[in-house]
Amino acid sequence: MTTPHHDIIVVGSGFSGLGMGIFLKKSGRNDFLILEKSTDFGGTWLDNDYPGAACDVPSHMYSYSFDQNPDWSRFYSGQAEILAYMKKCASKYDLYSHFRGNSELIEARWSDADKRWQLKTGDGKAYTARVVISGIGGLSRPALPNVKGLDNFKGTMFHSARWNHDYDLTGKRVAVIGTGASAIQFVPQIAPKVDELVLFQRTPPWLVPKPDGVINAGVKKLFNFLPASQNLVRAGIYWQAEAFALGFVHPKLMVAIEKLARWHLKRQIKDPELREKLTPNYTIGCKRVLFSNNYYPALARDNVKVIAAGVKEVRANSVIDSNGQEHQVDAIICGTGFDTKDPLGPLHLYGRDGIETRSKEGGLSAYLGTTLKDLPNLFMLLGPNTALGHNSIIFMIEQQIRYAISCLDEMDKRGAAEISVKPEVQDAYNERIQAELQKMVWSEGGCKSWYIDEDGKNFTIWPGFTWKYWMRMRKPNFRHFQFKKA
Ligand code: N01
Repeated sequence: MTTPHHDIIVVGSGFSGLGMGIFLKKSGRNDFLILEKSTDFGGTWLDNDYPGAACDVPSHMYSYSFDQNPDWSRFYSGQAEILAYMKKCASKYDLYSHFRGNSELIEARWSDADKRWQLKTGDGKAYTARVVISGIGGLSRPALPNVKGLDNFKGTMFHSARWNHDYDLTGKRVAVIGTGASAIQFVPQIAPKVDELVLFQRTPPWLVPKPDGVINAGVKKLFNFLPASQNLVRAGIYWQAEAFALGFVHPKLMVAIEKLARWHLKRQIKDPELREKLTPNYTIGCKRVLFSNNYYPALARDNVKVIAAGVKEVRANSVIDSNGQEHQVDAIICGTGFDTKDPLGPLHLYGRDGIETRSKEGGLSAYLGTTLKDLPNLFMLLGPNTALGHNSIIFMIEQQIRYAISCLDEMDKRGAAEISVKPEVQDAYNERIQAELQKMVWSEGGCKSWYIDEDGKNFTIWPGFTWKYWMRMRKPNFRHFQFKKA
């Protein structure tokens, strides 16, 4: 049997893969397949359906610029509404006919002889493609805490990104591990239900008020009849968020936001002892700044206990905190984030030199977070150094998609079988951004976060303003690439 061949294979169907599919269609390219490990479009918005899951970026900005939704019900939409928006886009652009679910890419190998990629998926299928576009994202593999005895727990345990909806939390004693962006959303939802909630907080987050609210019918009508009005709102949100990035670049400017966060904490937490526990001791912005109006009130409830200590051990029916105190619980919910150490996860990626990318020294780096040396005809959406702490990630994704399309167009124009970034261009680019990042809040702010690796390098975040990324991505500089004919 011959191996199925497609001109382009897109991997993943979250906002990156979905947006890529839309742009491939828009550019008249139809011979492409979207491989997805899950069963539907949605990516992280399909996985993360925990109670209270919502976006902490306003919806008018956290959506495609070319397909805005005038009917968002709230300023910050919930997971179900975002997922429905994504599925609607998939249907509108007829992408389900290109979709292969339950197909996790586990191996991609470049064949220099054939100038094509040879691909294998977890279900034992093989494909070949001229071009591979990865939209696998960095937050798809839940990380359980590395704690002694976790496997011995006899109660119910699950991760926020794999919420067990069959388990009724009513009247239970529940331990929650973690106080990141996910936990601060589900804790207020479950606290009123459970008998007792013990929250294990290793590091308190900085938290500011969430200016959320329902969007009334009149405003929706206006957006429907005058789309320019929604564009105006979007632009306002965008530039306000960009102003926030000033503080990342110049951490001293974070003082004003820190004042707001301290005011929020003081206003919502009256007990000085609890307030003390919840006050961070690092510069705001070093970890993701969180938005919530109901997290602190949930922690002030009588049935909620904040343990300002890590977890030392888990036993059959209890959790021991790092001060040695034992807490009897029926369930453990891990809001412990994602495995970001190895951005490729189970994917074994072999480039032109035949060497597996992950075994190369110095971490995964890319040129403009999108193309990687020795990996011809491969584009990575949300690749290294494209994540954000202050603005909509969909903005970054769109720049990358347009950039990839421009590269594909240029290949067609030149009749090239291969495009790859020049190694010296990628290396010089990375030296520059690593030097910039060293001076910014993620390195200087005195915290530990998933943005920084064990060597103190930040291969996660884009350094600062997204408009600068936008400027760089508008038009690829083709002198930075090698093109080869067949
Ligand atoms: O995960 P996290 P998350 N013992 O890694 C703690 C995106 N997101 O799922 O801070 C005890 O932020 C850990 O403690 P510490 C967003 O990009 C977006 O919440 O390392 N605690 C921390 O408190 C975000 O950044 C939205 O000391 C342990 C928590 O677990 C990313 O997803 C919504 C521990 C993990 O926090 C991840 O967020 C939600 C241990 N052994 C998420 N191990 C939007 O609204 C870990 N922790 C767009």
